[in-house]
Amino acid sequence: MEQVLFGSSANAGKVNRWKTYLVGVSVLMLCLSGNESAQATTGVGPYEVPQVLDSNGNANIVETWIVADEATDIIIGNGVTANGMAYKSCSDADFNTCTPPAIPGPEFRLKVGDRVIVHFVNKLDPSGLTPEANVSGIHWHGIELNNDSDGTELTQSAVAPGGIFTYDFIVSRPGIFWYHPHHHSSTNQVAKGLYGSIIIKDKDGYEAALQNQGVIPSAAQTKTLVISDITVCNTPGTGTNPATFDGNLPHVSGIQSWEINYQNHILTQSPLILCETNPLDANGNLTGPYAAGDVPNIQSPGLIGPMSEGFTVLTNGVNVGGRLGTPDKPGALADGASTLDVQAGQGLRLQIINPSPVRYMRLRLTNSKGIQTPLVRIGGEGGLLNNAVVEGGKGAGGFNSKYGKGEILLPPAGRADVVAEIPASEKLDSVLTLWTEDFQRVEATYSWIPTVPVMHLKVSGRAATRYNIGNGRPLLASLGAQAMVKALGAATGDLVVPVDEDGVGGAPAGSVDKDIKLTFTNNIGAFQPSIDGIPMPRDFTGGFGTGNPFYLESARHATLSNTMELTVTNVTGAHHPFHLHGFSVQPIKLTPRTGTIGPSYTFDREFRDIVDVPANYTLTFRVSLDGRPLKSASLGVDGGKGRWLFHCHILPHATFGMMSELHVH
Ligand SMILES: [Cu+2]
Repeated sequence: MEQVLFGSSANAGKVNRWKTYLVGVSVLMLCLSGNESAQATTGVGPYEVPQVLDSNGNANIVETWIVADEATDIIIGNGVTANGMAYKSCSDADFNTCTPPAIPGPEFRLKVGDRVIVHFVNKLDPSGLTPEANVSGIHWHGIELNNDSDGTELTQSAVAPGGIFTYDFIVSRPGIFWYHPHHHSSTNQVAKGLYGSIIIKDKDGYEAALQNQGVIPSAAQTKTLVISDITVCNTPGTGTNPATFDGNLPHVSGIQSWEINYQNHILTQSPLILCETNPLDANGNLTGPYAAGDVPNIQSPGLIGPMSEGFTVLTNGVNVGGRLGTPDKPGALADGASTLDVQAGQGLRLQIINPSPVRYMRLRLTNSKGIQTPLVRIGGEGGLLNNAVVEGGKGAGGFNSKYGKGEILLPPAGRADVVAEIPASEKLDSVLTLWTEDFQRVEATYSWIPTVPVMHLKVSGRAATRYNIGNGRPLLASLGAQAMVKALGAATGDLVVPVDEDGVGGAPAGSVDKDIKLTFTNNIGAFQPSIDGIPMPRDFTGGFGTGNPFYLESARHATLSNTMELTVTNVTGAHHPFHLHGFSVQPIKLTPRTGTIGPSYTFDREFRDIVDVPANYTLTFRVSLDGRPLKSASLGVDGGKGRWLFHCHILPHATFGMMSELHVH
């Protein structure tokens, strides 16, 4: 059926027609919610995201109330609903005017220099068996904000259910960012749906100029895609694995083989285990079986525990529906699959975010005959690139990316700004599908996850002008030197010996080793994720989670305003996406770690906050420890000082201990 949905603010005023199968997908962007209890919710549809409600009249300030709540009956596709967690945005302190709670949460659309004021309200369940587990907060992933607003255990006490905390910061870099909880078992809160997108445009008109010149597609041809995953339980006792999973979910072609693969996998975590035989409460302790529709907790408190990808993939909170076959040999679309209308010959820009706790998204676009359309990357975590790039395949020196040329790899928390040319030769009503494939995350093996569709593009006509882009197409480079991504120069400072800042003695612990090691510590026979062999202890009962920071020997200390050159060496047998809070880094190269041989990889100039480090590789990066305003004050640069986490963004790894901090003095 045809439905009319409001476009995003990027094309406000235009009403776009999207084909969708969802009955009753809400055209309601606002709702009245005086009602305090959790409520039935709906997503906006797989190819749209809700937008934040801005209560502030100043064009350079976005102010909103972001409410985290338990959410029941979230429509996730094919008539299946989930009981998870969702954000909504309200434009008043009484929550009279709000967006519907949704997965993903409402999107922030900002420009560089904007001030953001967010009153975060925690309405998660205060009455459960483990109320302390429902503490929360918001980390503004990738934003170079004041330390007070970073939303982690190091900077802020967790917000208890019923509590409120105001974040206040200025955004300084264009790009694609996102927000999510970081306190306590944020693994579970993210797995249940607490995440949302942030799109920041430059303030100099570079992007607009490239759009006007037709170098990149227009705002109307640009879509946010938050691609995540989730597991939803079936009625307990309905049968063995895989029947425990709701069979109505149109999530995969080939769940049966997937289940078998899971059973063979050392980190087996099937729906049966998660929902029935080993159900965990929010503190990681055993609890009773989950009811149909519930989203189970996935984080255990031990040294290591079950850890795997969610069992259905969501595109903006909705499963788009299956397709038979494979990317190279696609078959028929499943009944009711969601398609987005496109024109043959048009350019389509996708701003993609992967908020999954564990899953790597390896994206490949093919047409109904299996012919690949390259995904050309034009930007991502730090705004537009100097030149467009087709990634993947084997690099010049033989470096194996482990994904195909023209594919896009997004580790957990990664983002990419990509453009595809819809081939001009496509016939009317033909359907191209964007798939996510398995990735060899662990050196010895794949993750045993199925290849599933995340977007279906239905050709509904022909574009008046044919769009073209390819590898090396100048982007910012076409606009002159002032527009280009700035190169960070050689280091101007070193790590420093920890100082006794408060003058009371007992200087904090730390290391001056410029090589940060990602390690699996052998701890009581288990491989505990850690930094430099030192796991960051995580207290699931709230001690650390409610703000009682302590220092580790793996902490690094540095001085504001310096450029640093540091390395991260992965001495484990698996990939880990390295994330530094508060400062975007410029990755320089990946080289085989000392004592091993292999090809190297040199990065194009770019700012990132997530860099995937393959097993046995060393990442070299530079970072400029720039000052920025303090919260609630426009003077001074002390907002850059403070304690900033760095960690693996596979969330169970971070929670198990692969996390430490950079303390900027
Ligand atoms: Cu990891």
